[in-house]
Amino acid sequence: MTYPTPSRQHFPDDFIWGVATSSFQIEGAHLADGKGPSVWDTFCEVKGKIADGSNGHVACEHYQRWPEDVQLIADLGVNAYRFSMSWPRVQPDGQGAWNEAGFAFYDRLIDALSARGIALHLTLNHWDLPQALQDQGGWANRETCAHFTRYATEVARRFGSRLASICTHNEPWVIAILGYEQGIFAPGIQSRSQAMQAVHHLLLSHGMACQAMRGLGLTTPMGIVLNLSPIYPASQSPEDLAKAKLDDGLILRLYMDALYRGSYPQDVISHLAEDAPQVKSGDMATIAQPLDFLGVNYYTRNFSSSGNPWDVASTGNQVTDMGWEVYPQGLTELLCRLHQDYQPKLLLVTENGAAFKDEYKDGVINDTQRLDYVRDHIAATHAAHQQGVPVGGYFAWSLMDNFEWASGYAKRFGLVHVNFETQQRTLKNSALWYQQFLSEK
Ligand code: IFM
Repeated sequence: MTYPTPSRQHFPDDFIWGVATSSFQIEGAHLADGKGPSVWDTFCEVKGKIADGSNGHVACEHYQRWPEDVQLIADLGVNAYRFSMSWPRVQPDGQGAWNEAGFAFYDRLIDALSARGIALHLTLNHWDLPQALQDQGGWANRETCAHFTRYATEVARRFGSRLASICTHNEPWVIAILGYEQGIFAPGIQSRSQAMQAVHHLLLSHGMACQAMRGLGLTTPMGIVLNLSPIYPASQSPEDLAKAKLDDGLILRLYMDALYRGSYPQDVISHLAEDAPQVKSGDMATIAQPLDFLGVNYYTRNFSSSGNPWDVASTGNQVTDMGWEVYPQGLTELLCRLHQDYQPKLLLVTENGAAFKDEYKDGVINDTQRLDYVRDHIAATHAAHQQGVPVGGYFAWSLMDNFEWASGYAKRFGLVHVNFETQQRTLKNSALWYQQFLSEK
């Protein structure tokens, strides 16, 4: 399917247009001014875990270069910025004293962006859990929910009224499954039962934190961000259809049913058998807090097959440097399905973007594939809006090239190119396109 070229004028005036980043991926300054280590600092030290052997010690030096980055964000013409707070920067061990120097950094950042009319969308947990909490079991330990709630409440008390929204967790599936089941992300554990307990504690802590933050009398919109890569059956055979239903249950319904219906899907719980999470009385009601918005991170779709693994090349579609199929239609279909099945009050596309190999030539990065990707996914967002889906925002991932987790610095998602030797930032053609698109008022 080909989408028509989108225009900003096709969207409502109050549509949120942004770029997104996360603390660990850009800040660097891993132990500066009293910051404690996070699980990702520890994980990067394990040989073989990060493709290029790198870490987040320097990253984009955003902790030092934030004034330049604020200017960059403003120059793009966006009206919103999605970022995350590093929990161990503001509470080094996750349960003790607050680190005022850490809070002061975010205070300056929020002030500077607000002064430029840019609305701030904060994520409390984009994966960099304080290592001290991991030493006690991390998200597999129920106690972490109480620690997270105290952290969330303190952040909301200090900054809540200056924020356009607060998101509790970014992509709990990634934290739990890649981190606790597959062991390819921090903290590198391989246990399905711990992973499922982590899923439950992430969702429970989300509910507890929303309750506590709202208890402060804050009216700041609150929500959560999920990675909802839609699942398609590889064929219409009963086996593939059944596999697709289960996989959809594991990646989407487990989270959406809990958040919007207050229960885990029975087919998934039966499948998990003894690995299913232990749930205490009242937990599900706590998880199902009314949400002001649901953040959707969309990059690609996935196929489920009961037999041989699916070969992405067979779709004939372009594939990004991550090996992910380019399929904008999946975003339209996903937004429509979420609206139909769960009726979230508001949907925000909180991440969307693509890694491609960039060529820097005479100060120009002609990243046609990324430009096309962003343009077509904005058009796909518009198509959902046209069909009556309450989608109110789009954030490109990412503002700039950064630390792409287990892939290190080799995979570049930025609209802005970063030379990691000099820290020079250069707008790629995709950024120039977005800037031009946003200027069509
Ligand atoms: O870079 C990540 C981000 O931190 C979370 N969502 C997916 C992105 C691309 O892999």
